[in-house]
Formats: sequence, structure tokens, C-alpha cells
Amino acid sequence: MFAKSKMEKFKLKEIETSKVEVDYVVKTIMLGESGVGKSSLLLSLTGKPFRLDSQPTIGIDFGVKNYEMDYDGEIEKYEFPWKVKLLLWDCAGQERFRSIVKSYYRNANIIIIVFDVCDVYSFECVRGWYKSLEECSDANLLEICIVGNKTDLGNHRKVSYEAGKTLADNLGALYIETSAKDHENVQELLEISLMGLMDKVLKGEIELNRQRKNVFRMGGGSEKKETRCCFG
Ligand SMILES: Nc1nc2c(ncn2[C@@H]2O[C@H](COP(=O)(O)OP(=O)(O)OP(=O)(O)O)[C@@H](O)[C@H]2O)c(=O)[nH]1
Ligand SMILES: [Mg+2]
Repeated sequence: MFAKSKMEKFKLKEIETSKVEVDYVVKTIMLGESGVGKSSLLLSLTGKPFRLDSQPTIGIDFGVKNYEMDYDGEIEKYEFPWKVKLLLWDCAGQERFRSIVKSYYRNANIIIIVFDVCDVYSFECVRGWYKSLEECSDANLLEICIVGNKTDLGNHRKVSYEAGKTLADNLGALYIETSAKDHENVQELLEISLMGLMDKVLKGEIELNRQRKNVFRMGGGSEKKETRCCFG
């Protein structure tokens, strides 16, 4: 699927501790209409059981994942593995929280826009969520992943894989389908988003602030920016 990029050369391993020094902090936000399953995806991502009675999010919820990223090959300038802390903001889909949610767009690195494959309206809203990003941040500096969730409800599906993929291609985004209920493709969702982001970093399309210095190889180039937190 990612044959032309360096993405397939990344090796990603989830690590437990958050006490290690990190190379990158990646801010990820999850958007999409109310009820599409964002909080259920967050539950699944953080190893918690699925809830049929999941309630609408009030404002914002939050999760953290830590990864070690290695690269199978030589890249001038970069020393691997990288320790990456991924901060995951689960935003309320309800209209009344829109202005709060928009205030979280700032300095985001990955945007995950979720729709429900059984709900055409939520799919039609994806473009609106994408447009809201353009108003608030530079969409070129982001990795965007569109997610068709609830694939376990196969018989009720209203949006085809092809429709989802075509929309994602048109928006220059990644596309993946998930089931938060069956925990299917959920870890993969974060992994492809993170690898997509880091692929752009390696290509020089996106610059992420490094949290610790000396991650560059000696003689392979110098740091352009001072280390500082990449959010806030
Ligand atoms: N069958 C099925 N149901 C799901 C799935 N994901 C979420 N649901 C259900 O969909 C409903 C809404 O899920 P939430 O995760 O709360 O939706 P949300 O996107 O966080 O909604 P807001 O917080 O209001 O924006 C709940 O009843 C969930 O149990 C899924 O993958 N499959
Ligand atoms: Mg929610």
C-alpha cells in the first residue's frame, strides 16, 4: 500500500513506560460527528473494553501511547531508534463543543477524522471537518487519516471502502477502516498515521520539534531549531 514511501521500512514497537526521555511528542486529535465511535476507538487503543452504552464526550478526553520507532536502513542525519510519545485527544462531536474542540487544533501533528460506515451523513461531514482544519491550522503540516469505523456492522454498511478511499485520496489523506467493537485495525490506525507523519519528517516535508538534542548523527548535519515542547 505504501510501496513508494519509506513507510514500510519503519518498525514500530509500543513501549510501556513514559519515563524514558522522548525524541518526539506527537499531538494527535480525533474528530468526526457525534456517535461515530471516537471514544470507543480511544478505549480500544488504550486496552479498555468496548462499551455499547458509551456516552457522548463532554469537551475532550485524553490518552497517551509510547512507541519506539526504528528504521530499517540508513538515513543521513538521523539516529534511530526514536522514542515517541503520542498524545491522543478525543474531541466531542456534538455541535455545542465545536469552539472548544477547535482550540485543540493548534500544533496538532496528526488528525484522525472518523465516520461511521453505516451512516452516510457522518461520511458527508468528513469534508466539513477537513475544511475546519484549513481554517485553523496549516493542513500541509499535518498527517491526516480518515477512518471508516464500525465495520463489524457489515449488513448495515452504507459507505463502501472505495468511497472512503476515494475521498481520502482526494484530500491527500490516509484511509483505514476499523471496528472499535472488535478491536480490528485500531492499533494499525495509529501506527500508519505515525509512520505517515514520520515519513514526511524524513522527507523534510514536515518539521517536528525534537525534545532532546543529539539525536542527529555526528557530522551528518546540525540542528536548526532549539528544543522545545511541540504543543501548547
Ligand atoms: N457496532 C459498533 N458500535 C460502535 C463502534 N464504535 C462505537 N460504537 C457505538 O457507537 C456509539 C457511539 O460511540 P462513541 O465512541 O461514544 O462515539 P463518539 O464518536 O465518541 O461520540 P461523541 O463523543 O458524541 O463525539 C456507542 O453506542 C458505541 O458503543 C464499533 O466499532 N462497532
Ligand atoms: Mg466521544
